[in-house]
Amino acid sequence: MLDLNLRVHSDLHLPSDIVTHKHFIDGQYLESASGEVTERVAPSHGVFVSRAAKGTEAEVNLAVAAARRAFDNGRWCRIAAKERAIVLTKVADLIEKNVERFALIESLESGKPISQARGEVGGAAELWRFAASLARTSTGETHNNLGDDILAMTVKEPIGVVSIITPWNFPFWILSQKLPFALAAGCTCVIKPSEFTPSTTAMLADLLVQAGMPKGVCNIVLGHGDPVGALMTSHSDVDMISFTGSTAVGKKVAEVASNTLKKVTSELGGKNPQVIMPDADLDAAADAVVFGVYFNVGQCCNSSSRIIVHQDIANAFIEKVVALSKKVVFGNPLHVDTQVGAIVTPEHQQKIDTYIKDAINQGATVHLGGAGMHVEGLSKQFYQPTVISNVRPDMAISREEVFGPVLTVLTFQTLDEAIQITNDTEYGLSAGIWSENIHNCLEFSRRANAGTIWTNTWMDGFPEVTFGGMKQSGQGREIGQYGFDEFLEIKSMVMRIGKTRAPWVGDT
Ligand code: TXE
Repeated sequence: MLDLNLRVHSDLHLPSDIVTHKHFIDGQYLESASGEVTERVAPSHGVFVSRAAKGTEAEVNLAVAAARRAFDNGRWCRIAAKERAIVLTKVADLIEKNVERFALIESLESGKPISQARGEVGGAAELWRFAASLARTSTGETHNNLGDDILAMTVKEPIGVVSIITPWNFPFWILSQKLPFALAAGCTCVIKPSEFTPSTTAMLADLLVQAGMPKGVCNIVLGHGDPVGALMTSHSDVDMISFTGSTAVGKKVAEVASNTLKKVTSELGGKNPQVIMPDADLDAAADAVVFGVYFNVGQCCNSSSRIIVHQDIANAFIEKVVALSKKVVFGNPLHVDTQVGAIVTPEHQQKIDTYIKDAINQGATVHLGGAGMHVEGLSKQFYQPTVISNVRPDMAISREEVFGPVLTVLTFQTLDEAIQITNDTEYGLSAGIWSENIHNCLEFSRRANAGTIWTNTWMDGFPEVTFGGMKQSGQGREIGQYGFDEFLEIKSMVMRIGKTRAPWVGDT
């Protein structure tokens, strides 16, 4: 379980040096052949914090070739799963020893609060351990009921070389939702983190080496979507793509991958509602709504950016949410008590603001926020907690992924209507209901079109419980047994016993 409240009791300061990273290919650390680099400015402090090699086609080709060799020669997929599990467990232990180092740079590159970054990095170790356990318990099926002279079995095999492409909002956590499961299955990988948040992925290379990962099994290419990500999706030696990011790029990835019929799993956007029934524990619901919308400044695929509140309680509930919103600690990500940090880029900040201004122009009511926020001594990339009502379902702010600290309020009168509004979106990642009536909860859970339904809670997650989206929120699943199974091919073996097969070509 991700501990979102991990705290130590002292504030941190900006490090004096920026960190630098190379690609990690076939066990070697390499600069780009072009010599180019990308530098990252901390969204919160406006200063350079990291410099990473900027990959080109040359590095992608080297990385894919290394992963292909490492897969085809069986140095990882043909060893006992127990051996793979030992390496993955060592990686988990090393992650835990490096939480502070990883969390600081993750906080600086992404803008997220240090306490949250610690929770994500430390919590990721559990994903590695759980994946290790799946490696050892993977089994197939036997068919011993096909007749006396036949025995068949279905075995699972790793799918091959996997391209893993990750976004900036949860860099190490999302990587850990994919990589250990792919490795547990016996796959080899080429990984590309977001150009905005390369550090913790690049720093993982050292931990993999220390844990004894054979060379070529995990390769990390740093750089941009174009060309690195695009080449990782089109390369003929790649067998599968595991992508998390925007729905627009997810569609592109699927389109490009179709040329070579690679398998694609994707975790994309969401427009996730929480439905508040009048009989709900309204204090608990309001707290979950505030957590759901402001966590990671709303830059979260699971952000509960819509609430659908029963008409009779709407005004009182909005008041509760606004009052709680004012208590959430927005500010310097390096302060231990900060709960909400900075917006990832100035362009993204502008995009959030435009959604709100457009909604106001179309008649929406702003109950709180609706503008950038000044944080003493820091950059301008902060946005106020924002609550907006009087929105219509056809407005962009009600339909599109704003990816900011912005809550829109819609109302309903019957459960049927609440379910209709819930499903009136092209997304289907998650949804929630708050009610003390089990019949309402079960009815909603069965009829809401989303990959995860939360009842009287929000964003509770566990390595064991699979995650993924319906409709345009993605394809396939991550974590849990189903997430592991995505990295496996299924092969049927049919065997005749005693050579009893009647000849096809008879004597004439
Ligand atoms: O995502 P992109 P961005 C949503 C959110 C956000 C919007 C844009 O709404 O505002 O997406 O964010 C790589 N082939 N989410 O622009 O571009 C890219 O380098 C292959 C939802 O950052 O999708 C990065 O590593 N790869 C989301 C990754 O794709 C390509 C998380 C994601 O970048 C590529 C983030 C290409 N052609 C944003 N182009 C979630 N589900 O949580 C880019 N990339």
